[in-house]
Amino acid sequence: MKHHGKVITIERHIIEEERKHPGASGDFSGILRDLTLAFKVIHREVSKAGLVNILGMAGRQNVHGEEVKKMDVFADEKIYQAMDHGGHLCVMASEENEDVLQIPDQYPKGKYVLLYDPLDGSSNIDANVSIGTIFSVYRRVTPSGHGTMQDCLQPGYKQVAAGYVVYGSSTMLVYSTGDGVHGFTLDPSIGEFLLSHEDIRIPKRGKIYSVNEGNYRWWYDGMKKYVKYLQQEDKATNRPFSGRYIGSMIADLHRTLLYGGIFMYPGDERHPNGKLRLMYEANPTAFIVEQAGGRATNGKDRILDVVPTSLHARTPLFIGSDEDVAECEEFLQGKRQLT
Ligand code: P6P
Repeated sequence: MKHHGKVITIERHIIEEERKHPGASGDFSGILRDLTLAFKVIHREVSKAGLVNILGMAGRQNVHGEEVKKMDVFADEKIYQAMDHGGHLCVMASEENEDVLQIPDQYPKGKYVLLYDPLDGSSNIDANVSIGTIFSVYRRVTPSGHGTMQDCLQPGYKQVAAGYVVYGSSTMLVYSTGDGVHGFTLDPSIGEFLLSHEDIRIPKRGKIYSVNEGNYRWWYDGMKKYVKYLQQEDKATNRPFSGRYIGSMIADLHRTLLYGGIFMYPGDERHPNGKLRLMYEANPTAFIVEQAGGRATNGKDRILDVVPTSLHARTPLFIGSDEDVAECEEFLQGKRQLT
């Protein structure tokens, strides 16, 4: 633990990371700095969501006379407003918007692209369940000016950075620029994200599986067999696994990253491509998990190798500990049978 005992803010961490890459333009530290401002504003709103009707913000108006918006719309606007003027981006895309989001004409266009899911799992807010923001950064592929859909539709292995924020018992930012995965916990009293989990590594094999078993009857055969396999008893392979499903992807993913095991949202007879989105849910989390030594697949291919066809395309997702995901793939591909 090279920083043992020191207080390392995310700004300091980014600067130290940049020093490892001479010639780094500083653009990326600008992007992360602007993003963390949005995350702090979203944290503030999410952490008092339950109080909206108590703190004199009843109905549709808040104390500033602004209309109280749905949290995911609020988060979407705060991220866009934090990112539209810094000059680091040429275009953005969000889960909340059908088409790409242009940078306003009056601001300079940069060399990066930001894709984001502003508040994933927001339907869980009323039950005080953890929710998350997910983001993904690419270099532009068009030469100059406004970025286009072509800049946004790149395969996941082209990501230069990705991360997520989990708004839970504490608010944590987890990100990677391709040099390991690092976690920062927000200290609301000073408004800083402080390094709390340096160089996160996912266990090679876990003992937790995470999937909505309510869909069992529509699962394909290989998926049914894999979950039955996990429920058999065999101490050498940590079986039976425990089942944990929060129903908020970033909460389930974050637990999987720290504890190991596997998170799954499979395709099935009703939805062959599953439910989760490739560009701003699967790709960024696959980038993070691979950087931590794990694995992410759609059942056939590595998630990061999938060539996207549309901004909001869905994909089956099996992600987590390397050995667990590899074993899952064998069942999904019919190469493994139950004994
Ligand atoms: P289901 C939340 O609505 C979400 O998009 C993800 O955060 C979560 O993993 C998934 O859907 C839960 O879906 O079908 O299991 O309720």
